[in-house]
Amino acid sequence: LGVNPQVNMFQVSYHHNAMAENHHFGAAHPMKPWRLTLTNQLVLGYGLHEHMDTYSTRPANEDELKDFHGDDYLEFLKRVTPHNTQEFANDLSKFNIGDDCPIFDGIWDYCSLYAGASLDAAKKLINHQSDIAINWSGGLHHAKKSEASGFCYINDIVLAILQLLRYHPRVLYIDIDVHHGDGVEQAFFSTDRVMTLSLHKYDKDNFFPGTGNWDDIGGGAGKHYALNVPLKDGIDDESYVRLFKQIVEPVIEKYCPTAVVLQCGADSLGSDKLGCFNLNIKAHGACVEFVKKFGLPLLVLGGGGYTPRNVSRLWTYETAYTPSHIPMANASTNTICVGAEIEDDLPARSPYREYFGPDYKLHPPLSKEGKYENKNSKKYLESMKTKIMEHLRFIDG
Ligand code: ZLM
Ligand code: CA
Ligand code: ZN
Repeated sequence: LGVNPQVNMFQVSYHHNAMAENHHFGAAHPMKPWRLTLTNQLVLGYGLHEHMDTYSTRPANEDELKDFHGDDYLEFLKRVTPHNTQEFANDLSKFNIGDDCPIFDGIWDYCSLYAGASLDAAKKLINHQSDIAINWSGGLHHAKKSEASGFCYINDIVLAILQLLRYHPRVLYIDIDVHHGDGVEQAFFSTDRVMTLSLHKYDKDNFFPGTGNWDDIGGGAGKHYALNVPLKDGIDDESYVRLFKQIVEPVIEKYCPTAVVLQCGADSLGSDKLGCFNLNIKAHGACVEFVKKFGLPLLVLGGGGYTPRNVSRLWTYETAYTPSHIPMANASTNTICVGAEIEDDLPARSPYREYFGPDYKLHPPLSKEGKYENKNSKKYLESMKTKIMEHLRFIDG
């Protein structure tokens, strides 16, 4: 049904819970959890669930969240509601509650559900029950130990990496959300057991969170183990994918991670409501595919993405693409594995088909001409690549 028959070299697990999607940040808030409903409908519509193990996830419990987060912050999140917010007046500014991170109904359930899904996914990788584990509701990279930030309350990524570190000596974190993955970087800033790499729009005073310049490289034992690629508006498919490959390949070869966590924020697509890049779905997917081909245990997470129809197109495409490909080493012996090419025509029967008009395609052109002119010169991108290579010289794998 829209999927070419192929040999699945990878065991893929898909971690999902419809309850997480039914929460609302409030009128006009850009973060819309129902983009996950849209994604899941497309995934089912293409029949992709038949190609992976799908798990209904459980909420994380408080003890699991305490692995990273402060007790008082968790207590606050558990107890606060839109109705009793006044009683917590002192806590609101302390925990950075406000327009970006409002208190909404069911906030605790929402947080524990997306965190539980990332923890389940990490555990499937640890147990070798899965080679690639997907949680599109996770990837909330800004949350701090005792502070909400940038639409993120609980840092499911940090929690999942902490699980992986129980069995894996080195974890590589890659973040292709248009925003800097500051919360994950900060959590592992001074360790060499996690290397963090974020590509993002950087403009200190005018783009959130304002961190992640090229000279932000980690500290102490973690010096050179935080990598940042600051980019300007309008980067296009070709330059992004080229730069991504030029950086990720030597990073993996040098660092030799034993597991990889990939944050796939969809706000790096062209036409995103908050983003300012010019990527099409295939280019974003090419980055995911490139990482997958190294054949390392891979945790695939969501993140930002503020134009729901394109978020769901992207993550469906990346779900389809993940089960299908083979490690590079096996490529020559498995030439029949050309990948799960799902049709450009969206599934005919879907309760949400109306969102995808007038084209009803998986790959509409997203790089709206002229909206964001590409401000990244070849020379600038080359210089960023060179800076990364300079840090890699300090890494002994
Ligand atoms: N104001 N409403 C990315 C997180 C980006 C900080 C400027 C809040 C918004 C934005 C919220 C309805 C990820 C900032 C923004 C207005 C201070 C950001 C509520 C519109 C609205 O209409 C809005 C009342 C809201 C928030 C726009 N906030 C756009 N950009 C960033 C946070 C998260 O994608 O990386 C991962 C999930 N915040 O720029 C302000 C400085 C708060
Ligand atoms: Ca990023
Ligand atoms: Zn983002």
